Amino acid sequence: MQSWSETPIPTVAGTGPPLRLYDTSDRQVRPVTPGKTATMYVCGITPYDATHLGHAATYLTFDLVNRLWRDAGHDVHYVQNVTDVDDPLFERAARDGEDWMVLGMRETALFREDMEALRVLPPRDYIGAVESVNEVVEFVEKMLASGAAYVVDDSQYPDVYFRADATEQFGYESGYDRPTMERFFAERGGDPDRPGKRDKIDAIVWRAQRPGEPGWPSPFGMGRPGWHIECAAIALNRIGSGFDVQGGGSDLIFPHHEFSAAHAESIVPGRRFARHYVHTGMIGLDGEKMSKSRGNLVFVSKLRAQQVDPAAVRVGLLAEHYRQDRSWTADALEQAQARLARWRAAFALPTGPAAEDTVARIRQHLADDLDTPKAFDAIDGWSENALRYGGSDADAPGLVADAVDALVGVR
Ligand code: 5CA
Ligand code: ZN
Repeated sequence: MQSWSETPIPTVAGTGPPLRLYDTSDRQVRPVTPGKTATMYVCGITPYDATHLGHAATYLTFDLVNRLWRDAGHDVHYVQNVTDVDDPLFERAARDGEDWMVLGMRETALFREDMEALRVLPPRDYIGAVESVNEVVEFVEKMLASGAAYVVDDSQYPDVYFRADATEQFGYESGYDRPTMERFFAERGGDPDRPGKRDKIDAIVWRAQRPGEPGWPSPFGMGRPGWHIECAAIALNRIGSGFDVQGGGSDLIFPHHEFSAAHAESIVPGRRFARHYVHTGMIGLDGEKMSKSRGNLVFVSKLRAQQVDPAAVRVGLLAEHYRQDRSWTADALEQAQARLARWRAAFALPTGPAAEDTVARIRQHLADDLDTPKAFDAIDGWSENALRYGGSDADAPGLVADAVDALVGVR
């Protein structure tokens, strides 16, 4: 699939400390240690509706990782998927009397526009599920051959399931106990009661075609990929096993990332799928979880249509720490707008107080598990000083502006 356009990134003199991130599986903040090319996979949208602020917050968070790596001189091989075949697409398309593919293409196009407006750096590989069906078929063949997957003995719909016990280490990514796994499996798209499964939490990897659903040919019959295997195949085939960061919202910790890891580790044993599993907190609206069922979604495209500056959306969403579940409020937007206006006023001054220390602090706080609240305080501090007391350094406003542009994505 076509990705979106790259925004230019200024180079900023000096370097910061190496990036440290919280890893869900190890339950601690530890250094990320990429090679020359840093590798990241972030779970993309299911394009049946427009991008809301929860999605945006997640992509903005991983954009910071991308920017910090680039600042440290790494090439970044960033991969993202689009779940462009899934039940929600069929349901929405049927409701609105349109083709599910047309719906998916339109919402994906809108997503690209939103990402560009928010100045999110594009993935190098932006891959749809439809595009990767052959990759999934190959994986399922391997899993069936090794015994990691089995066909449910059902003459009508021979779906293929992955055994949760196919890898010894299953469960390490989430660290959840069995009751928690069962609860999330049922709540987040699983089918615990499907007759013929060996274990309630075994995950589907190939769904046999039902009437009215799309299907692709495979050695195990017409059908379509399961969800977790889509991400396992797309990531493994592009950045390989043991890549640096697997990202997504905390709603993906289980079953999605657990099973993506287990699928991949059944294909390439002996190595962790990702070296870091990084999860963002959930964004809510006025204290309630933002979700389709509650009907309380705030769309990026709606805000753009209301002439809200996307940079203020970025500042507002990153004002609190990324791992925190947090709320979007009218107040949060107003504060972000005021903050951004102060920053910009200070960046536009002809001179200001020396800025090297401020730039070092921005880098240091961001490298510490993306501590945006502290990094933003440092920017506030320099801006207040510059606006109130001035300064004689003619390079300083440009230096802070470039650092904020390169590292935070705002100008
Ligand atoms: N297509 C799958 C991933 S393979 C999917 O979860 N799509 S999604 O459209 O539902 O979500 C896209 C991304 O936004 C995922 O990383 C998800 O974890 C994240 N996300 C969804 N809702 C929120 C929210 N309220 N706050 C923060 N992140 C969210
Ligand atoms: Zn995914």
